[in-house]
Amino acid sequence: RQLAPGAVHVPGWLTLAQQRELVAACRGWARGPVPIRHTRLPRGGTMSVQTVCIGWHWQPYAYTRTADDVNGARVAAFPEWMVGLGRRAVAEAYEDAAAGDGYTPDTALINFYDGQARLGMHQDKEERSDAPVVSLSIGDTCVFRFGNTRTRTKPYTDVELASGDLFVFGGPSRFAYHGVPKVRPGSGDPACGLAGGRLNITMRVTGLG
Ligand code: MD3
Ligand code: FE
Repeated sequence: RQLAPGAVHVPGWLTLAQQRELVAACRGWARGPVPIRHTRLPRGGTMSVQTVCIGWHWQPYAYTRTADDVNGARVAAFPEWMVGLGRRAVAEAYEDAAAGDGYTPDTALINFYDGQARLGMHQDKEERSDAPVVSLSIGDTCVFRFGNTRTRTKPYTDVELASGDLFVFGGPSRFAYHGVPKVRPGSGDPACGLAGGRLNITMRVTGLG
């Protein structure tokens, strides 16, 4: 389960019913108030992954309350039920009830991958907090590449993330480089609520007021 200090993988953590509920919630957020989109990068590129945010809006490379790079709307609130889900995730991954109780995520990035989408190696450094990131995967399996804190290249470890898997990244793993080099089209069970593609929800603590 522990890939590196603070990086814990819990395969099959979500039931199919929980996966379907999360998919339904994400479908709602994907419609608005800020529609899901391929994020535009400051240097002119666009990401192959599609992203919608709740709580705070992430635009490269800052968090804002309103989606000034999309339609100017304020993003949906981060729901209390998702705070509870994040707390259970941290408590169960770390087998530490106090760590779960002390965790209060205030934002989530919801990424959708079609069969061609990829995410290059990067660090998540926009948060002003070193609290863990909670990742939930639904739909097609992907190859997740977990690297080191110094370079975007080797050494890294590739692990498959399947539907229902939980991954928590805290402690020394919080600022490691990571990415998604491949999605396996058709690998998911449609009973998760997604007919194709991969959904990833990452909860975070922004540390912003
Ligand atoms: C390790 N998402 O949204 S989830 C991202 O599957 C992101 O969509 C990927 O990387 C995805 O920024 C990977 C796993 C993950 C997320 C955040 C991390 C691993 C992390 C932050 C720090 C260290
Ligand atoms: Fe990331």
